[in-house]
Amino acid sequence: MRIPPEHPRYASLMQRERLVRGFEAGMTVLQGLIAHGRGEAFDYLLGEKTTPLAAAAIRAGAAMLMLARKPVISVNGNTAVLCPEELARLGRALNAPLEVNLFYRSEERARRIAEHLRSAGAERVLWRADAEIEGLESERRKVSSSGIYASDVVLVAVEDGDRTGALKRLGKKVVAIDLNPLSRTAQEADVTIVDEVTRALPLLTAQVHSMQRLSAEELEEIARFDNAENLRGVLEFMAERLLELSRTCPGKG
Ligand code: PTJ
Repeated sequence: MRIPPEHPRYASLMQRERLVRGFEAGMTVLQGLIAHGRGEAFDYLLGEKTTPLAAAAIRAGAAMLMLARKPVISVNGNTAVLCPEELARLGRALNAPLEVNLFYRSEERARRIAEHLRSAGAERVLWRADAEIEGLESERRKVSSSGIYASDVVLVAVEDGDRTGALKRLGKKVVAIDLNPLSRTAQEADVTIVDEVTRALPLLTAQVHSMQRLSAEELEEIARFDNAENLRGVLEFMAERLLELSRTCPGKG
């Protein structure tokens, strides 16, 4: 179906199209479409813009990834089809591999996603699992021994709840991109960027480029981040925005 570019919700409709095409190409799962809908609802509460709180988290997350010895960018069926080029660009900026890690894992899906990322310009893509994360029952436990298994900082985005806790128990740091500030991923990550993934990723890459000349000490200072406080701020932002909207809502009176 052709979406007219002048449609007021063109960008959002195009994202849905990308996910539907990703499903047809065997990369996104149907559950991923449901997950995206939940994200859209939270994005409404944010006003579909990167907030100053998200910008602060992006800066801290970028510094944490730059300080890593072995950073890894985890990719699932949603992020692979929503923003493959941006994932590839961030991988190059950080000199980090992309690793396909799936909740609804099949080898065929993982292989297709890896191919898609490579054709979008990703240089290092890991998708074969030859190791397991302890303390995790889901298929996400299956990882690459040279990627997530050996990593010290992992970027996760648009993801279900139990992996961040398992990665943390192994002593890894987690930077998460998640529109739901109440999700387990958001609550357990070291730095949670409450923003839409296609908006947040280019900003994250830009931050990495802009901080190239900083010393490790300066990056450490920036990476020191109170995630709980930032999440509280996001909830307050959403609540205040809703109150403001309730005062001006045309149906009021
Ligand atoms: O591809 P797979 O097999 O790894 O499966 C991927 C899904 C997304 C199906 C799986 O991880 C899942 O079920 O995730 P959840 O539990 O629905 O959680 C997804 C989280 O991402 C929710 O908190 C959503 O609000 C959030 N989210 C959805 N779309 C976006 C988003 N966050 C940022 N940007 C988005 N576009």
